[in-house]
Amino acid sequence: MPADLRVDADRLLTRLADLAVIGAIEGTDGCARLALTDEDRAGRDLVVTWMRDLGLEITIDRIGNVIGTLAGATDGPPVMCGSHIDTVRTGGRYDGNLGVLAGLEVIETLIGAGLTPERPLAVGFFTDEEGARFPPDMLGSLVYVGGLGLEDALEIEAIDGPRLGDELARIGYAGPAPVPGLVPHAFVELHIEQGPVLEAEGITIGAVTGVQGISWTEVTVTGQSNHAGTTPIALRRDPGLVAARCAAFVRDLADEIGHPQVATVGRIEFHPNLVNVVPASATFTVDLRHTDEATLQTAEARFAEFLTTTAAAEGCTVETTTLARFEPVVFDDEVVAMVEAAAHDLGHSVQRMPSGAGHDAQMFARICPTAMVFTPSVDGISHNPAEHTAPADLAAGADVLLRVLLELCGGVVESAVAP
Ligand code: HGY
Ligand code: MN
Ligand code: MN
Repeated sequence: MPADLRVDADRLLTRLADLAVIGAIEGTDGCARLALTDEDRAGRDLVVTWMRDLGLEITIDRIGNVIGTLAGATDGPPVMCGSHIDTVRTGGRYDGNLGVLAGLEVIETLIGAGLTPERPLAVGFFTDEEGARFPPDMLGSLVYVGGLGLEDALEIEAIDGPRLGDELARIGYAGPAPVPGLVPHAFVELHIEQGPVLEAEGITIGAVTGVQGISWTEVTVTGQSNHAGTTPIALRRDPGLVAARCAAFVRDLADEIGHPQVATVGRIEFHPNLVNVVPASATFTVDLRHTDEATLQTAEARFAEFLTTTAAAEGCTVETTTLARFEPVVFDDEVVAMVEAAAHDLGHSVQRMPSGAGHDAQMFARICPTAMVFTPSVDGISHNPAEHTAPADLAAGADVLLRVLLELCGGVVESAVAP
């Protein structure tokens, strides 16, 4: 590979900006494209157009994953990169989008340089990575690797009601390609760190060693709706109180266990949710994460015990549903070392680190050698429209991705047909 080959950073930034227009959150740099909404469809259509303009072979599978492949000098399983283009409701423009558009940029850089990778090179975006509308997260890549059956996935209901299979058909992305999908030669995902570590350490590139365990639970506490003015405290069966105590408990639990334990009550809904009614029910979610599986299980058990005791003391009943449960994942050490070496060769500072967030790469790690490349997040902010990564860091991440992908491809040859 020509040692001076670099991505076109301006073209990458322009594509990130163009994609961020879709679902743009007014007055911010962020965007909202919840999975399988009209905004998600529009984002998909734009990226598919870019793939088609590059002459890639495009496959859309039964769960809506989209993969564009540049033919290699040889056949066989492709080296794959990619991420997601769905966002949370308060999304930034880089979460997921960077990994997809940097993969597209790497391919366009090769084509422009008249180079063909030895192995085919693919870039994909995977359905519903966020899991915010349809749990679990990383849903599309989980189905791709055979971790969740297609029919089970299609039956999942959105938090706003619709069935996943119906929404997928409605936006026109219920594709023909079978799942589980073909096993890539290797998988590499470029992603913003979404945390404070790289910025705090003054490091440009993260060589990601793995992903921490994730536990998502939806809890519905049922009590008795009653009049807020006439019902004495001693006669209440208030699920709102139980939910509030649980939210405080999981934070205290994380403090007690210590870093890197995290706990979040991100969604909470009362019914009937009115100022003068003691709620009939409270539904909330608990997101627990830790790099160590045994510690995560301890945290889950401690919360379950607190929930049971607290609900009983308030005369309420409880139903829980597991929305997502993934054990910690360790990436392929050889590919992680390639990320480190590529960063060094390019003159960028680099350090190994685990990922606090879930990613599609953690699913591909089940079927092929996989690793990730991180770039710093300004102030460690993400899942927030203020999410930002400096252009120079975006370019550095994309150049590291370029080098690692070409090494995994077994190098490049002069293209038969000039660009
Ligand atoms: O939840 C996560 O960690 C990811 O953003 N889906
Ligand atoms: Mn992401
Ligand atoms: Mn995210």
